[in-house]
Amino acid sequence: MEQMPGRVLVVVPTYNERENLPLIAARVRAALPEAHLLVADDSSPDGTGQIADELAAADDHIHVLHRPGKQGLGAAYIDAFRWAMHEGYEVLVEMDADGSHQPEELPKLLEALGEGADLAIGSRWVPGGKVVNWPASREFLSRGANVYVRLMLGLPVRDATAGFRAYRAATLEKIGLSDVESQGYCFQVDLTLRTARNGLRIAEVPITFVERTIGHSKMSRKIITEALWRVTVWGVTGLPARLRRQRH
Ligand SMILES: Nc1nc2c(ncn2[C@@H]2O[C@H](COP(=O)(O)OP(=O)(O)OP(=O)(O)O)[C@@H](O)[C@H]2O)c(=O)[nH]1
Ligand SMILES: [Mg+2]
Repeated sequence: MEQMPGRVLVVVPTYNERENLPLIAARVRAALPEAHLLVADDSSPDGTGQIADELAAADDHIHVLHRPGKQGLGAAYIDAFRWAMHEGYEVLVEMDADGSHQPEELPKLLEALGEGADLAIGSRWVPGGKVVNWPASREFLSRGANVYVRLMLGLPVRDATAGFRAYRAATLEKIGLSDVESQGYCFQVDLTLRTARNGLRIAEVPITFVERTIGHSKMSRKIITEALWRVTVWGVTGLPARLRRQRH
């Protein structure tokens, strides 16, 4: 790796991931032995929180944030980011617990920060990026959503909904988190948009995304509808400013 970009915290939000969590935690610890791991659990009924506590008790690089109930991915990340910035971490990584994101690809994301990016996105839809075991309908949804995001928001990013990414803490401080309300995929688009609008540098790193084999997806119609609705509102309200910029 070129330059280790500071103290790294990998944040893994969990909701009913009892079987996945020990596997993913071990892989993160092996891939980045110096980095710390924070599990942000929303009081999972299946006992994921207790498993996280056991992992933390056995390893001083593992921490747990217990949240009172299922409040969505965005809220869990914001809470975790606040904790991380208070603790002085300099790089914050977002990663799912379900095995879709490969911890072995974490060094690539950090390298992109070392090379000057303010946000590094692990991208399925740049050359070299791949998706394993997805039905055509899921690929269509993700590709379609990203085309819509690019058209509506003019973002120079192929995979704005990606949930495997690394931020400099300075990026999150600059873009501000206090008024972020979005959840799910929309949370990822929201933070990408804020990063781009602040003139910060975004790098996309090709990754291989693997469909989960254990546990259940929390994706819902509500999450998709929220993303569609908010992206449309942001696009329409931001459109006049974008057109003005293009004319000059
Ligand atoms: N803390 C917390 N974690 C959540 C919540 N919803 C989902 N997660 C976690 O966020 C990660 C991604 O959720 P998934 O259910 O895999 O959803 P997804 O990856 O968007 O959708 P799939 O592609 O179908 O897997 C997993 O680690 C989940 O356990 C939530 O409300 N709170
Ligand atoms: Mg998933």
